[in-house]
Amino acid sequence: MNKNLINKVVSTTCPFCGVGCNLQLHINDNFIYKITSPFDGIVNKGNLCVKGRFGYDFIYNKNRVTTPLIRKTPQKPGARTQAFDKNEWREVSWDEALDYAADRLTEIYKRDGSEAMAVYCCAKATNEDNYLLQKLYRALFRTNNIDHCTRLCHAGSVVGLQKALGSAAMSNTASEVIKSDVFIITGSNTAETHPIIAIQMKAAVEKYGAKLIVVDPRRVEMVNYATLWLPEKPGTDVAVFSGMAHVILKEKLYNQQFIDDRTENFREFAQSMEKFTPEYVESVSGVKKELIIEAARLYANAERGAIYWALGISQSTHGTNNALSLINLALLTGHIGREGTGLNPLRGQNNVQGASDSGAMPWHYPGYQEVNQEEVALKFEKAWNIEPGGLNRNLGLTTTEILRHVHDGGVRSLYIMGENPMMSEPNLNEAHKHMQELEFIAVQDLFINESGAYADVFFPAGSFAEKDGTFTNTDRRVQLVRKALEPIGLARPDWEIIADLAKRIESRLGRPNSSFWDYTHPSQIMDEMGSVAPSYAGIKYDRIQKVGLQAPVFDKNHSGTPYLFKDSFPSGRGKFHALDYQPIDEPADAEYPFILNTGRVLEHWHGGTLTRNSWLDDLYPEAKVEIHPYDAEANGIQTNDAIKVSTRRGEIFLRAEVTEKTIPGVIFIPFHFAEAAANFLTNDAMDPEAKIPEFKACAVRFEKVPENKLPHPENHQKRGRY
Ligand SMILES: Nc1nc2c(c(=O)[nH]1)N[C@H]1C(S)=C(S)[C@@H](COP(=O)(O)OP(=O)(O)OC[C@H]3O[C@@H](n4cnc5c(=O)[nH]c(N)nc54)[C@H](O)[C@@H]3O)O[C@H]1N2
Ligand SMILES: Nc1nc2c(c(=O)[nH]1)N[C@H]1C(S)=C(S)[C@@H](COP(=O)(O)OP(=O)(O)OC[C@H]3O[C@@H](n4cnc5c(=O)[nH]c(N)nc54)[C@H](O)[C@@H]3O)O[C@H]1N2
Ligand code: SF4
Ligand SMILES: [Mo]
Repeated sequence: MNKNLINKVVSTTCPFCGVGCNLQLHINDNFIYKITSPFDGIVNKGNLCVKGRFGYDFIYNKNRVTTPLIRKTPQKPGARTQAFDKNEWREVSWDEALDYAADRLTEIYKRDGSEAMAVYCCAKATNEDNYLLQKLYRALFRTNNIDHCTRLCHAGSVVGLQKALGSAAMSNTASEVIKSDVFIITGSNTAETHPIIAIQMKAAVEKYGAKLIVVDPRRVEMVNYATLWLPEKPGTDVAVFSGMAHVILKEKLYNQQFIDDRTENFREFAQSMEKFTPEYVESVSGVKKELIIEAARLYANAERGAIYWALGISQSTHGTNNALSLINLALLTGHIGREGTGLNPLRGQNNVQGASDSGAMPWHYPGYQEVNQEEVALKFEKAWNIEPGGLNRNLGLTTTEILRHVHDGGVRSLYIMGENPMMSEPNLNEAHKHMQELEFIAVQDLFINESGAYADVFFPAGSFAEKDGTFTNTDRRVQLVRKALEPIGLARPDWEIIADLAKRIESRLGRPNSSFWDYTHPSQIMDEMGSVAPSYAGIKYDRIQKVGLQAPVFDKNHSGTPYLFKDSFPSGRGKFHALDYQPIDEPADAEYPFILNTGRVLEHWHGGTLTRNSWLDDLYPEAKVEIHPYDAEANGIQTNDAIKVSTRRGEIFLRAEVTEKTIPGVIFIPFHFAEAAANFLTNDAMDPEAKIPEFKACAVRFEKVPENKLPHPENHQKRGRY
């Protein structure tokens, strides 16, 4: 690149995954020519994956919507249809779009009250955007029906960690993995989903001599670096990790001092582990008993053992117990509270940690302060200038409950900022029915995705490059997002849209600007958030210009928290939990003899709204189902054959990829492709506590079909396009 062409280089943070890599956008004439990363960047040391380096061209994609829109045909509950076609929308001014939304939302609220209101916040948007949207719904519509994709993601991990330790974030900094001598990766395809953390993990093994144990039903790339791979049957984690605990107890490899000094409930837990003999665990999980014994010894005898995990643990009808089985192991061995140890749920979206911290949650205000605690509610009433008793004290509905409550007397309106439930929720045939029953839908996004196509009004949001703000990455580092481009077309930053809408709603409710919406810059919103959420009290924009700060940051002089739990847990003592093994909700049977596993590939992002509107789609243009050679041969299937995959809930058509990446009896489908959307197949049964669905395992069957059954390539382009 000729340097003279570039007149601006802007430092910012990657908008894709929770690693939070540092980016430099090279700009001329409001156009990004390339993205690089500074070699001394705190998070990624100059490394970027293919999405961060090249995936930004969605900003300029011709399908992007940069004008406010209203549906031409008014939509009625029960008869709502999807509109991807430009002709079905009317381009309008911001005033018209915002007034229309304010009128409709206020009318429904005045008629049906706070129960009728619900909002999906956005783990891709900034902390400031999310803080404002939850404030709008809590302060003006008096509802806690506020959630976001964290519910579909790490809810099991969060509830488990909260129960046992009183804190839900990653305990250590990801780059500390090079200080571990043994680490476990389970339920995480790290090399594809957190690629830059995976680079550090590979270095830990190859350069620093750490030993890696992978526990996963897929032969993920990190298995190539592992000393042990435990290829378990999906949904058997409680058995596998309790089997390890059984061995550690029996061979007295535990850390007695840590147990005495820092934990509780040891006896009850130890009793519950008695049944998990290696023989029993092998019979349930398919993992050879020798492997379980070896893994237990390796982890327990480590000086510094760490555990990294993701959705294979969390997305289960017993996701909370899965997480607890990992927490039990760390408490048993004392592998927590020191550098290079810890309990590390790898958070997924660029700002899912931050959206949760900002209060985009049905049970918590910003900073995890509980909505049903009187003194907390009083504090927020004071901060937001609301009459005493005005804020709602009831727990709100979760993402997985909001659509199920769409009926008369229940939820009537939905505001979606940057999510795509019609691709990301389980059992999509059901979800579509609920979506059609809504009375009013407002969507704020960059594109009309499968969910936006149902909306009555569409607000075009500015991308990460068109606004200021902060993202909080997976290891709790709050980093700046800097405006590098003038917004394209009429697009506006999310925080501006929300503040403008809030003012219009307040005046319709007869309380003009009572709770304050006159922000001129996101730094003011962060200052307000810091004044109500103690863990962000010390986050000030002038302190995070270069490297960010790791929350909690309790005051202006606090230097942040690289690792948690050094001397104590927020709950005091770490609590062991007695556990029992339960099978998955829908095991394989004669009719549906295989198990369906779903997840991600390196090149794509969730429902594909960003990456399928990017040249990344050329790298990976088509959905594939992974089938083990053993099962493929038994069913006469070869790579590239057209396949029909069906469950009790739906069917899709896609190509086969015969590969040893999956194990016999289990097939794998990425959920990025609208024309073969995996979530038509998945089970919406939930974990009773965390309310997270079982995305990773349900009964399935497949068969070879004629080539013409596959979705036509033109359809790849048509789905989800405006
Ligand atoms: N390229 C890319 N990267 C992403 C994303 C993306 O869409 N694309 N999304 C981001 C988000 S939001 C998230 S939450 C993360 C998710 O990151 P991951 O959780 O790493 O992503 P998945 O592909 O869902 O992989 C889950 C792993 O769990 C395994 N698994 C399935 N069933 C079980 C089980 O019963 N037990 C165990 N132990 N493992 C099991 C699967 O085989 C798979 O290896 O990725 C983030 N990064
Ligand atoms: N089968 C199956 N289903 C799953 C999972 C699985 O493993 N298997 N994983 C689940 C998980 S972990 C997650 S996190 C969810 C993800 O589910 P979602 O969050 O619903 O999915 P995304 O496709 O990431 O949607 C993000 C939307 O935000 C928009 N966007 C991007 N930046 C901005 C911005 O700055 N402002 C605004 N307003 N919009 C923006 C994008 O265009 C896109 O439409 O999917 C879940 N669903
Ligand atoms: S690893 Fe994650 S944060 Fe880093 S460049 Fe890739 S997508 Fe972006
Ligand atoms: Mo996620």
